[in-house]
Amino acid sequence: MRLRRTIPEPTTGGRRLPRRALVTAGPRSFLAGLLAGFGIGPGLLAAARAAPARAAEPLIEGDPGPMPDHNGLGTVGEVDHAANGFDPHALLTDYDTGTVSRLADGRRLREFEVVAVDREIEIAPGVRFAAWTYNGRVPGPTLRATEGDLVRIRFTNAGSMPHTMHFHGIHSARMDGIPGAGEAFPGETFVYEFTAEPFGCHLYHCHSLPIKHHVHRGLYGAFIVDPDPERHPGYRGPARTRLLGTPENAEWQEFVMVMNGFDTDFDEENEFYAVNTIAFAYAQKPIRIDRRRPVRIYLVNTTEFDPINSFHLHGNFFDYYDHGTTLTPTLRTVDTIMQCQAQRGILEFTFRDHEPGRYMFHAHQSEFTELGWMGFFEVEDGA
Ligand SMILES: [Cu+2]
Repeated sequence: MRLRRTIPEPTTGGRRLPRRALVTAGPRSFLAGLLAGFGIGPGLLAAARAAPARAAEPLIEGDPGPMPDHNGLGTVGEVDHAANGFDPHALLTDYDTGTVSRLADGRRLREFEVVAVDREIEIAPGVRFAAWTYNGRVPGPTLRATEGDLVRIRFTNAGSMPHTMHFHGIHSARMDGIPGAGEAFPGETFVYEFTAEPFGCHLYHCHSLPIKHHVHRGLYGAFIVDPDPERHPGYRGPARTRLLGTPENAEWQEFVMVMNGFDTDFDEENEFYAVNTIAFAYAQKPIRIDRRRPVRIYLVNTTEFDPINSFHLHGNFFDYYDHGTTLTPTLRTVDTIMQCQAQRGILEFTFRDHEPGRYMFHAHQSEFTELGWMGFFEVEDGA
């Protein structure tokens, strides 16, 4: 854990100053991060800091006024989602459920195709990042299966470095997706096969060396295993609400949020933070919520270089299922949870008794918030 992060101090030449000191300086800090992201040196940074100072805008609950524009937190301009090939709003609900067939013994086989490709993406307006991706997107596809399925993933490495898919789940050592067991060199294909268990909210990521570089480049994604209600007598009701395709599940507004960070100048410190890659995407365009229906978030922390990340919901509380591997909450009535790297869980809440409005959510590390990890739910009376 590196507590003292330093950047060149523009006004005094040699003196160095913790990056956090800049963050506490207020809205200018985001600009500093943005400039660092461009690889812009101390001169321009000094120019930016010499610009007329503005008092920091406090974060006022229920007052999103200044947030999405350049007067406060946020980004100026828009990311070209079409050029990226993925839209952060689509990523929230985009599940890859594979190709389903039946094995001779009646068991369900679920087959996926994943290709690793190098791809430059835009993570904030004008900020480009040389990503390594699964299927051209960051995070990679949300793979969703049902407990007990035989899962087969045909992984082809079309990138420039060796890569793997290491799944968090139960599987044999041969299928672990580490160097020596399921690593695919450029041009190679490896087929991972295992039973989808335990049910829960999981993830996969590259485990080639050095791991931190392969992860922070963008090689990670959510892996959701829905519970099979028949295996959970006494909890069939809750299990069915999680099982994609049931009417009970359709009642829920489900979103996948992968918390990530981007080290745009490759100094092993993140310049940008987000859920689903694009800084402030859900602040610029809030996530619409029908207040009559419950909300479920599959939250995964894949942030590299920082030991923990967190999720805080404004004006409301939620139940939490650590790793998603239980059908009763592991935490009840909380408004903040933290996750170490690779930790994940399911949040459930409702705005049924709330008045409509914009409800903020963000990392409760203020630094992460100011560098992109903040958004809003637009709670509405139903569409
Ligand atoms: Cu890799």
